Amino acid sequence: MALFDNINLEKLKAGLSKTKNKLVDRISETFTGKAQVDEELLEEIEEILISSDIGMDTTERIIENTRRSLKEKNSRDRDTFMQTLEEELIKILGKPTDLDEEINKIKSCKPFVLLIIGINGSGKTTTIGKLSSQFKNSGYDVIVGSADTFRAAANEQLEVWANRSKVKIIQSKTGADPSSVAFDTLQAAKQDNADIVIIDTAGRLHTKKNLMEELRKINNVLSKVFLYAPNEVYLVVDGNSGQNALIQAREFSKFTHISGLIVTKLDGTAKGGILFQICDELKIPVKFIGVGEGIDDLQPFVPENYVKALFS
Ligand SMILES: Nc1nc2c(ncn2[C@@H]2O[C@H](COP(=O)(O)OP(=O)(O)OP(=O)(O)O)[C@@H](O)[C@H]2O)c(=O)[nH]1
Ligand SMILES: [Mg+2]
Repeated sequence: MALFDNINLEKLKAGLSKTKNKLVDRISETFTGKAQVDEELLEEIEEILISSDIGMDTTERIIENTRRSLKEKNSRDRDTFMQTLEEELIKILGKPTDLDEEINKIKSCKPFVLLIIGINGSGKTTTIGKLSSQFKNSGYDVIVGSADTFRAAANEQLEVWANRSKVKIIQSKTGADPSSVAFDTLQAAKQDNADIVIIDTAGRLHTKKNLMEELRKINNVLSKVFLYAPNEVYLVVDGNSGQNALIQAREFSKFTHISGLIVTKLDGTAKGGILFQICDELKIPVKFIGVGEGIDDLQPFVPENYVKALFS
C-alpha cells in the first residue's frame, strides 16, 4: 500500500461538518433573499469568518482578496462570490503536503527520526499510532520510543498502538530520564537497521520552563547518536484549542525548531476555521490532520480537499 492511500474525502467531509455549519452554511444563509453581495453583506460575512476562529487579520486578508477578485471578475452574484471565497480560502492555506517529497526525505536518512511534541492530551500518542501504521503498511520498518516516562499509563497506551500497527516499541520505567529512552530507541534502530523512528514525549505545558528545557535535552541526545537527528519535529495541537494553538506553536518554537504541525480532533469541533489562521500566520507548515480516533483517521493536509469538504 502506498503512503496515505487511505485519503478519504467523505471522512473529511463528515469530520468537518460542524465547522461547515458554523462557517459555510451561515455564509450561505446571509444570501437569503439576496442575489448579489453588497457591502453590508460583506461585513456580515466578515463577522462570520472572525467568529469561526479565523482571526481578525486573516479574515481581513481573505475579505480583501475576495473583494479584489470579484472586481476582476466583474460579478457580485451569489455563485461567483461563493466560488471566489472558496478559491481565496484555498490560497490562504498554502501548499499541500507533498507525499513524494516526504518519501524522498525518509529515504535520504536511515533511520529517519521523528520527534513528536505538544501539550497534554493534544493527541500525540494517538497520532504516532496512526503514523506508524501508515509507514508500516507502506513497507517501512518502524520503531517507536516511549519517552513519556511521566505518566504511568503512557507506556501501555503506546504499546497498544504499537501492537495494532505491528511495530517494535522501546520503553522504560515510569520516572526514567526521557532522554535515555530516546537514546535507547535510536540504538535499537541502529541495531535493527530500521527505516523510521518515532519518539513519543510527555505532554508538557508551554508555560513550564523545566519541562520545555527537557525537550532541548531530548533533541541533543538524538543528535548525539545521529548528527542529523531529529529529521522532523512535529508539534501536535488539538483543533479545539482555537487561538491557543498559535500560542503553543510560538512558545514551543522558542525551545526547539518545529518542522511541521499536526492538527488533531478536527472531527467533532466547530473550530476548524483555526487552520486558516494557523496557515496564514505561522511559518510552520501543517503536515497532517486528525479526523477521528481510528488508526486510519490521519490525513496529509491538502488545502483544496479541506476547503472542498467545507463547501460540499
Ligand atoms: N476525535 C478525535 N479524537 C482524537 C484525535 N486524536 C486524538 N484523539 C483523542 O484524544 C485523546 C488524547 O489523545 P492522546 O493521543 O492520548 O494525547 P497525548 O497528546 O498523547 O496525551 P498526553 O500523553 O497525556 O499528553 C484520546 O482520547 C484520543 O483518542 C482525533 O483526531 N479525533
Ligand atoms: Mg501521550
